[in-house]
Amino acid sequence: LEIKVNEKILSKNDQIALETARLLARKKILCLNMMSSPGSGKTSILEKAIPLLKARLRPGVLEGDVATQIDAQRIEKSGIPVVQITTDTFGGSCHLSAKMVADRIGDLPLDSLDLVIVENVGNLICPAGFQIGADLDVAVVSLTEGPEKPLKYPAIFQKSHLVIINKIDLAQALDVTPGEVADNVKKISPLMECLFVSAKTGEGIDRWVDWICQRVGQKKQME
Ligand SMILES: Nc1nc2c(ncn2[C@@H]2O[C@H](COP(=O)(O)OP(=O)(O)OP(=O)(O)O)[C@@H](O)[C@H]2O)c(=O)[nH]1
Ligand SMILES: [Mg+2]
Repeated sequence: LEIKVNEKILSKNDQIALETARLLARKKILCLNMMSSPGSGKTSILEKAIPLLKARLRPGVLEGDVATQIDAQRIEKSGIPVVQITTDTFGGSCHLSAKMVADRIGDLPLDSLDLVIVENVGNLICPAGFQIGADLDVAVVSLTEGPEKPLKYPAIFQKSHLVIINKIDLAQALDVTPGEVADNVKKISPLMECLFVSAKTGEGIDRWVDWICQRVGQKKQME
């Protein structure tokens, strides 16, 4: 019986996600869903990427957290539109649901955006189970988490379209190489593209920006 209820909730979620995807298709906006454990550097990567993105297209950000406006306030400093969703009003949910995104995405000025990046709630498990209507999923994993995380929490890494391996500036201190992490990603998802970045030094961020801009261009050309 319990399984039946879960199935119903998920299918409703997917229905709402599809409506968001259709809205974004009409407006020709590319939407990315960034997922990772807490503190892997999602917001820091965005802070470094936004100035480069802003020079080439019109980005907006949807921030997901359990509580506080901290991440939205950080992104606001980049001078782009940002909306904070907090899940504490939804029982402190550990992921964004399609409904949370659908209810708030319209608070962004969609008619003047080419790209919406959703920073999901920091959690390496739950966000993988909920569609939100994004075109592409981007997983972030940092060297500080240890090289084995992709093996232990495979779902996010299997469903993503890109894996960003962050904090490469700390490789020596941690005695973990970015290549080790990438090898583990490829054990569970052999064709996965991995980008090595440091949100601290900015290394590799330009490659992610190119990756995004190319896909924004493709979405613009879709009928
Ligand atoms: N050395 C180093 N520190 C980093 C790097 N990226 C992020 N940090 C630090 O890691 C901490 C967490 O970074 P955030 O960007 O807040 O991480 P997050 O994934 O957005 O965290 P949540 O939103 O809570 O899930 C901060 O203290 C950052 O300064 C990096 O590339 N190198
Ligand atoms: Mg964050």
